[in-house]
Amino acid sequence: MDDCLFCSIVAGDVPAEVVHVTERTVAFRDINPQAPTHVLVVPREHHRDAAALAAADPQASAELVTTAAAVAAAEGHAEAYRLVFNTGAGAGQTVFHAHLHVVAGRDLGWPPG
Ligand code: D5M
Repeated sequence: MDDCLFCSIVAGDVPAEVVHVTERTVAFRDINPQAPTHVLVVPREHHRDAAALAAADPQASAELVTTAAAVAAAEGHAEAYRLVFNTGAGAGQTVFHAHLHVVAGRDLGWPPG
């Protein structure tokens, strides 16, 4: 999709620190990390949010989660990590290409802010 930052990262047109790739996903470090490990897992195809992705491509949706688990394990955090889909501007979504935050490496409080 034109004018989508994460589509540009997937295409290699915008640099990012990619840590894991699969057939349907790309995982790269968040530019504004909120924890020692903060990685975004995105589908290669453009969908505006997690719900739209799940409706259109359940396999890709599942692959986001399995990729996230692999990333957490590779970073040494298989026992404790948080996965977040901010969905909608009111919930803090700023990039409207579905992405799963993988956050780990510090104490994670609940409820989230
Ligand atoms: O999360 C969007 C996230 O995207 C936010 O945590 C910053 C991150 N971000 C923004 N630009 C970049 C680039 N260029 N590389 C890596 N990470 C980036 P949201 O849930 O939409 O608020």
